[in-house]
Amino acid sequence: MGEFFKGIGKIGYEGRDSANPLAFKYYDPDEVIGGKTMREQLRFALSWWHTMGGDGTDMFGVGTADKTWGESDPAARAKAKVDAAFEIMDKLSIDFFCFHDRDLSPEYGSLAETNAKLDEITDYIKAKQAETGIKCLWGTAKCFDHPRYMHGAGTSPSADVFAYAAAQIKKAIEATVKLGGNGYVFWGGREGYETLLNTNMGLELDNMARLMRMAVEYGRSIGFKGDFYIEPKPKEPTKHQYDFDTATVLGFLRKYGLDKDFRMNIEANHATLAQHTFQHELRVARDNGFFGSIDANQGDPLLGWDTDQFPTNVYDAALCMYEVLKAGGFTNGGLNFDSKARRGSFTPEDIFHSYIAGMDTFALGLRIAQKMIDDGRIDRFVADRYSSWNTGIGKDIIDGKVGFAELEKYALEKGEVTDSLGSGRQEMLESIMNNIMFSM
Ligand code: XUL
Ligand code: CO
Repeated sequence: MGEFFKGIGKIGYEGRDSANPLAFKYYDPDEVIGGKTMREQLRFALSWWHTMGGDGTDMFGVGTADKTWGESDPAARAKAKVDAAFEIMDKLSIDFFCFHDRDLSPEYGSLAETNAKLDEITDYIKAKQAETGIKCLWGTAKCFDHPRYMHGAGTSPSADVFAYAAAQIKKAIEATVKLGGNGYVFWGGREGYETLLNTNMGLELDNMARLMRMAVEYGRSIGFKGDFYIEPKPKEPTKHQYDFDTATVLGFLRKYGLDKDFRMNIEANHATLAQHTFQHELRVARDNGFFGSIDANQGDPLLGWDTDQFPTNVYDAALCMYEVLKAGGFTNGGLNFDSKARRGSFTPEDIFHSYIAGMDTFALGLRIAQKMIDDGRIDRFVADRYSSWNTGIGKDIIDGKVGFAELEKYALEKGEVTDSLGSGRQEMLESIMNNIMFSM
């Protein structure tokens, strides 16, 4: 096995004054922030699809990056991909990876052959994991690219397609368990619709829940103790994806009794496609006890599709890490870079620049988020803003001691509300945020 990235050594932490583009300026893996090392807080993961397979192909042109890893035979290429992925993770101090079944090993003639070839690759990965200590964050099944999934997988009108998807997901859960993954993701690739004129929405949603329940039952039966995740996305590839956003998914999970086994995998660019901030999606998950894992990337505000760019927006990363810290940090989850270098950034070295940019952005985000908490001005302002709920009539409402009759009497006696309104102080808080960010 040769070296794929000759001339690129282990990426070290050189601090913010370094001008070396192949060094971390803010990610110091073993530095302790908020009681844990940065690598424990951030739990970075490489995404096998974009990094090892994505060659820049888009709707208007063929690939620009060579992701053949020097092999034309599919089985040899799958193995070379493993070697290259472990080299990248080692050089960048990335401790985890995420995969779709077909990123690891493609489809062959039959499902049986495809499964056997996948076993060979997972054997190979398992051996590399034992050598390096690199772990699997989560696995998933690619139930959206093959033509059989043109109308969806769990939500296909064809029961045969549902059965095929179930077989594929069964195998992907087995692969995840084999590689020690503590997460299994459902991203509803084509689980949605183009027009209600041809769609039985009620049956499709019932079936999607049936598929997930079977996955939970099977996963638990083979010893999977981790979290199942749903990754919300409002549109693309279908016009309307069923897992629109976190609030929609919560309603679905609770309706079908899946809420004990599932958490959320929030993706930044999916949040913005749903017209939410990244922080909003994380807050909804956290407040409901469904915070799980994160796909870290960013969209372009001028483009309406999922550009999956490596994240460089420090403001968003800081507010994200603030939610993560407030949720108590990651348990089974982590920060997976579901991100790809731009089509014009096609050289092997660009893989390193992209990850360094993304990892440093989240390292800065973590540092700022911890500072926001230590500084306390923002948290104190919010606590104070709601202080009318700690005593008097507010506490009586929360304690269930009063109803409409008592509140009417209270309002009549009190008259117009003047003393407890208070300014929202948005501009002052935004200014505090800038002060915290730029005094690093
Ligand atoms: C697609 C997307 C997927 C999931 C895994 O928008 O985010 O790559 O993360 O299936
Ligand atoms: Co994703």
